[in-house]
Amino acid sequence: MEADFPFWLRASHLFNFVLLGILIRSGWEILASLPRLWWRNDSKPGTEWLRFTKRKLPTEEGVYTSLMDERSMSPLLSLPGRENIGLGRHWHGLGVMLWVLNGLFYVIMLFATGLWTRIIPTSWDVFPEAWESLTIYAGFGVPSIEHFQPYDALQMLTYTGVVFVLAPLMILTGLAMSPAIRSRFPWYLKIFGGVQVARSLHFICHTAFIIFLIMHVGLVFLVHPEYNLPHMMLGIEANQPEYYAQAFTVALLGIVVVIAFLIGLSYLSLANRPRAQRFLVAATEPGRQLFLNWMRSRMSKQKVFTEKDISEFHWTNGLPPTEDESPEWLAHRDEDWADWRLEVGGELSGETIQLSLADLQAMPKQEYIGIQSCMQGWTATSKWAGVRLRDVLDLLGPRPEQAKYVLIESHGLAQVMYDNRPREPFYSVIPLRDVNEDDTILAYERNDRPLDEHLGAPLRLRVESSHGYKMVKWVRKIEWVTDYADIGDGRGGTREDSAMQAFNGRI
Ligand SMILES: Nc1nc2c(c(=O)[nH]1)N[C@H]1C(S)=C(S)[C@@H](COP(=O)(O)O)O[C@H]1N2
Ligand SMILES: [Mo]
Repeated sequence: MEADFPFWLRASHLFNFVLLGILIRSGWEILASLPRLWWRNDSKPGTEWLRFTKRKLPTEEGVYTSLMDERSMSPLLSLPGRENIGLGRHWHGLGVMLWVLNGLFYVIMLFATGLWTRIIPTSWDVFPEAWESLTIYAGFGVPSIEHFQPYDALQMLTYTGVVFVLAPLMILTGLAMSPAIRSRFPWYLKIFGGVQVARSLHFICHTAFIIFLIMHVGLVFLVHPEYNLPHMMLGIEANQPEYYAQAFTVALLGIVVVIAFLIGLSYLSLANRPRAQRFLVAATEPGRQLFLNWMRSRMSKQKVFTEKDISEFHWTNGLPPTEDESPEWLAHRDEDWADWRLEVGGELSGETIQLSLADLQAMPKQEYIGIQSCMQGWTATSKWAGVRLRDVLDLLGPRPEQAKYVLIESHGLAQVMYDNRPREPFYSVIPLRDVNEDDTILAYERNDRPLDEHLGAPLRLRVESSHGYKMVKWVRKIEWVTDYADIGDGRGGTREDSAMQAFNGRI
């Protein structure tokens, strides 16, 4: 007789358990970086439907940064813990990729082996039968053994719901949070009614997953364990109670080992964060290349978002330069940018040109309503206007052969350095594919007004297909470069250096 719980089923189940652990724990790290949830299309403080922090936020813009709102979680609970949003996101990315692959394998095998008939109900009788089981459990009883073949009606309904409804919902709401995907398919986001709605739904589905996990594991130990456990754990035929002690030990030990492994991942990551970043970015890069890198923003072409969608509130990350940080930026500001110049060029081009704000405003204007998201989780919809980055670079003549990236430097300083050395100027390196997008602009206006100081006046970068950390505010200089290995800590930007984010800002 074919085993009821064949090896592939047990192996993919165990792997799924580990991956769900990675996803939940890294999900908590991500949530802790902005411990608030909204149903709105913006993230206005005070309008959250749920928060995990006692901090009261100022409702005024530009005095508080999202980085200040990040909470530290214990490495026992989150992956990796201690305010490491970048690494948490990478773990989440790796977890997702493996979890989707494992899930596909499971579903394909389910149908290939015919075992799907055990979890997908084929008769309406499943509902009354499930109700009967439910009433028995509600009376703290256990349905008798004949109900389980090997699953009872309630289990069938639950498993079908988790595998074919809850898991896909997790994936669909997760996708809506990627700036590359929503900028390429803006209508997709419209279905949910905004990033924050998708984010809240993602959280609710995660809660359902946790409830399912607890009940599932709990019931395995409570419902006919002497009959089922040997069957499930050891893959031997059902009803061999003499194997019960052995099976019980295997199950309990399995759970303990997985939990220890998950906590171990946190401490391993924290022990050497640059190493963890290198490993995780390398492991996830093929996925990003396959699914995200080819996407180009169509936000300006499709005009899915309109004036009605413009947000009331825009978070700030990074406060304007102070007198100590950039006296020259303050001096220019006080003169209304009259003598301020954008420096364009550098060594590779052989020449450097200086552009005034009026020069930039005289160039073709690119305007669109788009969404800005911080990797921490907040979003805001605004009308942005400025000049295409590629148009400005074209003023230097044809792209030099060795030019592979554009380095963008700021008047402002990084908020933190990862090793607490003195703060250095904020910078970001943009790859050609992002430089060449229609919606990659040096913005000088937002919502038909000159850019606010806290949002990057007089000029800030916007890359619609990326998260906010690529979008340098208070831009001072742009230049072609060949590589970014020698710039900063060599990861391609201030947030890549300080928060261990990926160079690729699309997920
Ligand atoms: N110069 C500078 N640019 C910056 C930052 C910064 O700290 N300094 N923070 C980045 C991050 S992490 C985000 S999310 C966005 C936030 O843009 P906003 O403050 O306009 O909302 O700016 C990006 N550009
Ligand atoms: Mo950010």
